[in-house]
Amino acid sequence: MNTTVFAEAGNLGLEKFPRKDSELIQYGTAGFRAKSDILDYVIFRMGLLAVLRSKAKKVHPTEIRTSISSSSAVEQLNMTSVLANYVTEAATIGLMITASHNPEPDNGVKLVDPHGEMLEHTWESLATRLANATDSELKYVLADITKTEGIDLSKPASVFVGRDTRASSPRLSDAALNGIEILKGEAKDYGVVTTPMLHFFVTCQNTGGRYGTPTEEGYFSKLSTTFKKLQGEQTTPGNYTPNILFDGANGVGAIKMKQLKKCLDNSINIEIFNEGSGELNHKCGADYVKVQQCAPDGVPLLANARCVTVDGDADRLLYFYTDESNVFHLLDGDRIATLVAGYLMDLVKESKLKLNLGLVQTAYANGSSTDYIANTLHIGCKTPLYSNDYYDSLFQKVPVACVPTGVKHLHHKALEFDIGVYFEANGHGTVIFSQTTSSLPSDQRAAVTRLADLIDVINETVGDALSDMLLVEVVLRARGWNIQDWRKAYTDLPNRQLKVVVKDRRAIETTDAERKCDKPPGLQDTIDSLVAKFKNGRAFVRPSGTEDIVRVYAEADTQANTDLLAALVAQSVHKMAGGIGEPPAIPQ
Ligand code: NG1
Ligand code: ZN
Repeated sequence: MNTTVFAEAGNLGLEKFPRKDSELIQYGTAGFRAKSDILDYVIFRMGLLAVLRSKAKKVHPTEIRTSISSSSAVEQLNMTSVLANYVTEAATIGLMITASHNPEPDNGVKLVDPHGEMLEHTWESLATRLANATDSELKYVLADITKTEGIDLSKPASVFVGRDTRASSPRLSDAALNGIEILKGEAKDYGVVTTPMLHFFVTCQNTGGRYGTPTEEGYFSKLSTTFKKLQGEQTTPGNYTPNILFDGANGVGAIKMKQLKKCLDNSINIEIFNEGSGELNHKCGADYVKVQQCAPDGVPLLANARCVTVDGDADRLLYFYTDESNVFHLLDGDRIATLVAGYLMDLVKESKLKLNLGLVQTAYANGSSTDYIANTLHIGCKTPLYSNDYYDSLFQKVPVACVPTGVKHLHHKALEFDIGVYFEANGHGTVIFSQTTSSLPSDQRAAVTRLADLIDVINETVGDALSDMLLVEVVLRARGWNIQDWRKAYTDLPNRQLKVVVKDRRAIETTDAERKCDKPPGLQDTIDSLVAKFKNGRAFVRPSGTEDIVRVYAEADTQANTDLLAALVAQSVHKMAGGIGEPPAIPQ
């Protein structure tokens, strides 16, 4: 193996991107995240790793998307010849510079695997190892990864790079490009894009254009063309009005929504606020709205107006409104999931196709949404009058699974269904369709044209705020609902999220999809005894994968009780898991 390039990479690292921090840094829920001024060496090294990952992964037609459906617009292409051109090439990898919902001074990096999914688990450990090597070890770690992963260095490598609007992002993106170039990888710099756009570009590239065209224009045109078609088909909008107030979180979501808006013509009226003149994610954006449970600054409070908010890299989407009494109402990821699943279920029923549909949530899903899925979402109806084996077989509950936090877990689980709907309560999610669904024979496909068209409005690669918004709008219009109609489906249990700062968040270890903690000893028993004192009580704790904190979540019958339960649990965490500073206050 000719490892001269690794020595060159080591020298460049030492000279331009020396390791500043001796603290261990870990590839977490969504890659590396930290204060931006310490990240240059980490991101330079991720540029190096992306090249190795690209060389390690080959794209082969048999491997092509078992979970990504082809765009009907490009389906007519002669796939054999399209695919033949890149069969032997290395796969394109994505590298995104963003810290999503974190404050502006933070930044981060995550890698996107060939099918647009998150980086494979075993490579997360390699990423952590590479990031934590000393400057002089760097070349040896690169050589070792190459050897153990059986990478052929003579193969080409291709990396797509994108970044969010943070002030530090151009500098960090440059560090990544330096890493890619020193290992002779071919970099394509997309500049400022949303995270889901980069996932989309990677998937388009690795499917030889089958999923769409890997350009901004290709992305906007795929989403907008089908959206306009779907909305044009609905002649009776009922209570639905095509007007939206959009909170862009002062980030890339606002910039890209402006571009999308142009392509949507007059199919929907979108007024954009927090379009970039203020501070990113500060008192605005999806994380602020979800955690604080209030409207963002900068969006006018018009009674019952349908408002949406996205996060700093536009992969999360929430709806909200304030009513005529100025009361704030949030429609979160659970609502989006149940709305979309309910509609898809109806389309499946109408089409009479045997497709199984399932929902995937995390422990953060509101208890009411889980009850709603269990009790209301089902195919067929069950009445005692017709209860026999035949009628029971027509009745199918929609299965709902609970997995650990982080979309990679949700996405993975959703692959088990023909139609997998997955959303985190914070608004990050999408719908994925199996090969069975996306390659329906044309006669059946005609029976489910609408289902087939819906597939094209969805970015299946990852949660995408812009595409999810179009999907929700299609469903609301088809139902003839305004935002109050949508909220009537069920009533959320009051809930509260708190953060506790501890010496080392690894002191907390969880099990059962993060709903129980088995470390430190005794904490779960304490939580159980607190929860037992509250009607409809539920609480859990887990270490964050994106911030240096422990998260506490609680639900109960009233907001006051929920806030009390959350505070009591937070106090226990502080006491039993090495809390730093003042213990959390108990609300009076
Ligand atoms: P952590 O910090 O691990 O809780 C947060 C979100 C995740 C996910 C990631 C990535 C919550 C409670 N957690 O992870 O759902 O979206 O950020 O952005 O919202
Ligand atoms: Zn995000």
